[in-house]
Amino acid sequence: MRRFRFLRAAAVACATLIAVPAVAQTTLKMNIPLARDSSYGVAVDTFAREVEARTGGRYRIQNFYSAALGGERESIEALQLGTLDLTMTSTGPVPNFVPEVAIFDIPFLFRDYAQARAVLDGPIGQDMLKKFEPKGIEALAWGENGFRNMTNSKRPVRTPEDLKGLKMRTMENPIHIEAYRALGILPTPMAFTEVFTALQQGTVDGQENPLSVIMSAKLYEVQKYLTLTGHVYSPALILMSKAKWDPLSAADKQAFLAAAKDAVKANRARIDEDEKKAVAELRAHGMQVVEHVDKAAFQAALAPTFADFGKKFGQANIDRIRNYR
Ligand code: EAX
Repeated sequence: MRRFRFLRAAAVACATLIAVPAVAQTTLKMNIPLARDSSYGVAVDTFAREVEARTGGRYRIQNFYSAALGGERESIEALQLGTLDLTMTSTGPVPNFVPEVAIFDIPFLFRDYAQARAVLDGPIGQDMLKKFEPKGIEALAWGENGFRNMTNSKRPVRTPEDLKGLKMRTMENPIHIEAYRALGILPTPMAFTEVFTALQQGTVDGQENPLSVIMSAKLYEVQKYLTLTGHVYSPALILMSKAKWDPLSAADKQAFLAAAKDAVKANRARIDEDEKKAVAELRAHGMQVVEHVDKAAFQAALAPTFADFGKKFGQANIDRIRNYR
């Protein structure tokens, strides 16, 4: 009798193995510059979960955090080479690949988060995503880095005057560098991967980033003063190598786009959450925060660059974004 039970169990086990077709799974690598506990980390974890669910397990995203596979510029280059499959990045280094995107990096272009999100999710932003295709990159969605604020280790910054002479790390972004020079800052462009050490060693006095990044990168450990300048909105992007995008079926392309949309929802929700609590938390970590800033004074100091940006991008294009409702 026991022999019969064993043979029956073995027969059921074999039948099960044969009955369930093995699902061929493709693993895609995705790299981000920020820690897992960040607005990009929640985005790519959501993306990974949604891609696997929406493709029935045929695609799996393997996430790498804290620039484990390189910084933002290297990641974008790797997408073009096909050595990396996906990344989430700020627009920092993007103008080196798609120059037209730099219009979004103009200081004081967007009024608030709602307007920035509406522009990027609307026709202006969606048309811009198409400009990545000739560069070997499929831009799946606009994400968000946030409004950038200035920090430094030397002195409180209340007016543009206070910025003069400060050596500030900037992103490798030509629009930011031109604008910060006009404020009297000595700009030192470098990848985000080098920022913490440069601040710790005093190679630079300060930097500028959204509150969410200042928190997730623990920059309060190496910066004393924070000023809520909100001087520029920093978009982010979910990008995919076209070498991996093009072969996808139409249904899988829709699945990846839907997963990117869900990822951006999580990304923006985390930024909204961080914006509410970061000032109190950064003060608790010992930062001195200048909350109320005369933004008009900073905009006045930037006036010469606005004229130049108007020539660069077309004033009508800038006004279309600025006045978007
Ligand atoms: O994308 O380089 C930067 O300051 C960016 O804000 C950061 O890498 C997040």
